[in-house]
Amino acid sequence: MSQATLHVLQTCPFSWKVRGLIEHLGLDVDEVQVNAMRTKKELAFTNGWNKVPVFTDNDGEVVVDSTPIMVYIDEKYNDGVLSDNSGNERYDSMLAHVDEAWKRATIPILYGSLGAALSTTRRVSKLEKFGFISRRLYAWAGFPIMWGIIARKRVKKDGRTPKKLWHDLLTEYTSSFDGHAYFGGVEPNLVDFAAFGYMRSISPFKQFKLLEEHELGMKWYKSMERQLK
Ligand SMILES: N[C@@H](CCC(=O)N[C@@H](CS)C(=O)NCC(=O)O)C(=O)O
Repeated sequence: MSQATLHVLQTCPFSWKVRGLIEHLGLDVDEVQVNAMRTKKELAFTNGWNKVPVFTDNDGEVVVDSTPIMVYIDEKYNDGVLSDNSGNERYDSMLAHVDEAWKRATIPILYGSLGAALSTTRRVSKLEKFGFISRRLYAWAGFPIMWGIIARKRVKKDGRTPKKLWHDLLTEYTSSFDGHAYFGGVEPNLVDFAAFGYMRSISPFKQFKLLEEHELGMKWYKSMERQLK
């Protein structure tokens, strides 16, 4: 038996998904923060995957890709309780939707305007592990790249402001609860933890206040926070 680890980038939304589940289950897992400029080298043990998060369990088994990692952890340490509804149409389609639409919504809210991109990049440069020079390079050169190339294109294509996009996602999500507190019903399930991870990844940044204006979304978010140990 060895110590279980989770390789992460501090601000990576996919890492936040797995982190939340680990906190919920109260598992003893060491987080290893990867240097953002050295992912390939530091994740060489993943045989070419080279992305975070990477989970290594107590037996040394390496699992990659956030949703499969969540399913693996739930099955191995929690009797599969959270993914009990897997195979059911409502569950499968919402999980696929969250992994596609919520994932795509993270870049616009963080980098969708010049001001947002500048403040996000500075914050990322503080939170992530970088070398001395690359931290400064990233803080000043990173934002025009994210803003100019990726985020602006995405915002334009969608046609909604990043705030409206998030509010629409939260309205759609919370409307699917059938009167319960969670998508999973009385208790959250794996879909709730996946969605929560994407939303929580915005929480270190000041744009999170735009999401806080969604009343039902925040009610759900706060209940999810109470699920953490
Ligand atoms: N589908 C993967 C995506 C993981 C991913 O794209 N991670 C990013 C950070 S947020 C990464 O490690 N990028 C480094 C690289 O692509 O070199 C998951 O859900 O885990």
